[in-house]
Amino acid sequence: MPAFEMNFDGLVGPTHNYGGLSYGNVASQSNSQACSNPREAALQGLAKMKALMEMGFKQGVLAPQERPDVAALRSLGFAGSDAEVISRAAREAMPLLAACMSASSMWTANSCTVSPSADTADGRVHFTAANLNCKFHRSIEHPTTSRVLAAMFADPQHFAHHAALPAVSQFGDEGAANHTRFCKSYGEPGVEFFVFGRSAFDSRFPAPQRYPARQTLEASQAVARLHGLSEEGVVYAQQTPAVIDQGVFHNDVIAVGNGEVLFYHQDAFLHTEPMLVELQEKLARRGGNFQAICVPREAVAVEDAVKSYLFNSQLLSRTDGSMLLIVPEECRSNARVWTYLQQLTSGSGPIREIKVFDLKQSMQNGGGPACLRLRVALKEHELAAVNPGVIMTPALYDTLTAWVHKHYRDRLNDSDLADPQLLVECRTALDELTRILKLGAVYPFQLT
Ligand code: SUG
Repeated sequence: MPAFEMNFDGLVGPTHNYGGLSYGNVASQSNSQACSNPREAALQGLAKMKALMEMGFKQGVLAPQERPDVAALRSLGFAGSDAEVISRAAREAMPLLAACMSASSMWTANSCTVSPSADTADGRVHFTAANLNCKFHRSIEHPTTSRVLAAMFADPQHFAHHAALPAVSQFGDEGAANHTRFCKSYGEPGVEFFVFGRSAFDSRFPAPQRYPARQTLEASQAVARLHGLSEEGVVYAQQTPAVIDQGVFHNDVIAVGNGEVLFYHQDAFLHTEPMLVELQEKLARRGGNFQAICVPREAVAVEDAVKSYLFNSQLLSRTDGSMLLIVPEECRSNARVWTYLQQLTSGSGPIREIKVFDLKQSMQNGGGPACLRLRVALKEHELAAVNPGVIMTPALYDTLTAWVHKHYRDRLNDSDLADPQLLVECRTALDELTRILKLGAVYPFQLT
């Protein structure tokens, strides 16, 4: 039965701003309080979706969230009308207002972990919303994420949804940013590769010293259990703590995989050799021929990988069996990375072509091409059960582009975040969006 990988890109929300909210994410910290361009950000994201659609890849869109999250501010003690809540938060606790304004749900690789039906015990596609509990601004995403995913993948015959794991750091879960699936073909059973930064309960696993390890082993194991994955179809690996301390806050900043291929940096993992053997053996039992492409530190240092987001790329299979790598513009402007990429594609390996995208608005918050998309492998009848409103088409692209031009501001500064009119603008835009994408009522303001 034919099966596909579909990418659901996050539509950048109207409050896209640089809040400096993610300690351990170098770009987020270094662009803190810079002026942002929400309209440009959304258009850059849409341009990537359109380009992939035109190249023949299946492309979908995931809606942004209601921001400011007034309910979150109320839960922290700010009271009165919505406008009063916002102005008091702006006066007394600007970092909290910035957090409740963040458009961070655009990075849909963090929205959830997905296991395709070929891997799960009950033969359905399973989704577990990520609790994102390492950062307050991200921890408030999962209730709306769950409603949006349920509206996109509604049919219980094909899709199973799990609530986020308990919201404590011991179960810190960042979703698909730390999850890769290897397979011979998308519709066949594969090997799901879970990468964690630390263990919450077992002190034998080392932990980083400087920056937080967001994903725990225990969270990854819980997701694998919830999805009904078999032991034969799962591999766990630990990130090198030292790379987390260099700004690799998710595994997708230092490795990417697709099909039978893992493209990774030499310093990405602890105990790399036994990990590669396990991946190779488990994939072989599923009929696959695992291929690892290691980028040596002499060619690209971890620092260059973090600056350029070389590994935060989309590795896509083309119909002729070769692969295409979608990288951000920052890879072209880094001479070492660009030289490496030229060598990579001129050889006889699986990656044959590089395509470059300008995603600067997202990149300045530490989100590259791979962060912006959620991968869902679907069989044909499952694809037919996806809400058609969220599937990218030339007409939907035009509608969304016009919608962005109508509702988004060109610029947002720190002082604009305090403007209560922004809330009105966002709700107006999102109300229209739920009709465009045929999502029904998913936002708190639509549910009260
Ligand atoms: O969680 N940045 C996001 C970037 C997420 C990237 N996703 C993946 N690697 N999959 C984060 O750190 C910054 C927001 C700000 O500072 O305004 C932020 O949340």
